[in-house]
Amino acid sequence: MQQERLRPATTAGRQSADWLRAAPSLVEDVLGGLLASPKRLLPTYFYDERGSQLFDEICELPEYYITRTETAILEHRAAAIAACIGPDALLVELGSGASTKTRLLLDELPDLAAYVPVDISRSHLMAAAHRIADAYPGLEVLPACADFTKPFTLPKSRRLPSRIVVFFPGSTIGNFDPPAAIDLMKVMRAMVTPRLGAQGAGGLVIGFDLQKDPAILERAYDDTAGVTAEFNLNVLRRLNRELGANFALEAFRHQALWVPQAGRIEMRLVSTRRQKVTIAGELISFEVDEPIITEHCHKYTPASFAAQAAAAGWAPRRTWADARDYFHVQYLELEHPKTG
Ligand code: AVJ
Repeated sequence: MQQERLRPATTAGRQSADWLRAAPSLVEDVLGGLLASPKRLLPTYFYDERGSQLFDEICELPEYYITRTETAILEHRAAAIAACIGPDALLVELGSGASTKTRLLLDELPDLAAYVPVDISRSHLMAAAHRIADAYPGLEVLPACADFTKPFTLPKSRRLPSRIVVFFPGSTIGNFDPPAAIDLMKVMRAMVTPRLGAQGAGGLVIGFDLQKDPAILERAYDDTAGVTAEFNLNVLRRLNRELGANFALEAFRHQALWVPQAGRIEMRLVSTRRQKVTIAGELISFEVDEPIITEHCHKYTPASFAAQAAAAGWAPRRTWADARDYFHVQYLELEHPKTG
């Protein structure tokens, strides 16, 4: 029974040794991105097993203030956030990873209908789901292995929830360019919109990182221990393994650049020489110093985030900040709950 409940609800990209058997979207997305100008890869590709581990290490780095700051806010404000979530809710966490921060909320939510962690990395997801189920014996844990940027089915809880609340911490929203972020926030709105009066209108608890001194931002994405560089380069290792590519990892260097006009950090892998790489039978050419953009990490002002949320039909209700005002955790509700 326990095993049954902890089986992931949907299937994400599989691990394959050879590109002929790789998920077609991986081959297509990667080739499409690398044949474009500038070259791009999706940040979702970071999170294979090793990448998910490296990300957990990043969260412990002295320069990476994001996790520590958000965790402190959640520690301090868990009771107030739980009060916004309310009794008997279904809590859906997108990109749950190790589910570490979630515990701070779960401690204050003894009457939750169920907890649905959603993550793209299967073994990471299942290990975390088992740890949560062990630590909270009365809680129904329903892991869903999915790429939350694509449609997936929410698992059904045994108890009918009062409402659905999405938890999206870590400033993961910042990985999405504004139009995609608005689309994702619309998907979240649909997720919590009541259907046929079965439950009340839901909510969203989201964490987002704020604009600050560019030196602080660049250091957070280019640490002295080189963990972020390793995390970035690992995506090439993954393409070598899963798509039979032949990237020479030593011929690319990690770069984190603050782009003020766009309000974001760009993570890049810069080719240190003129070179050609073969991927799935396709030849990709690199000039000296040509970058692959691997990630955009948007940093917001309170006003820029509010505008983005409003464009997706969300209205902010409560905002919690740290003492330095580096990061915000915000609770939002539907602007027009009746029309969704
Ligand atoms: C998981 C998207 C929140 O943008 O800070 C950390 C990912 N990349 N260091 C971020 C990341 C490099 C992280 N998010």
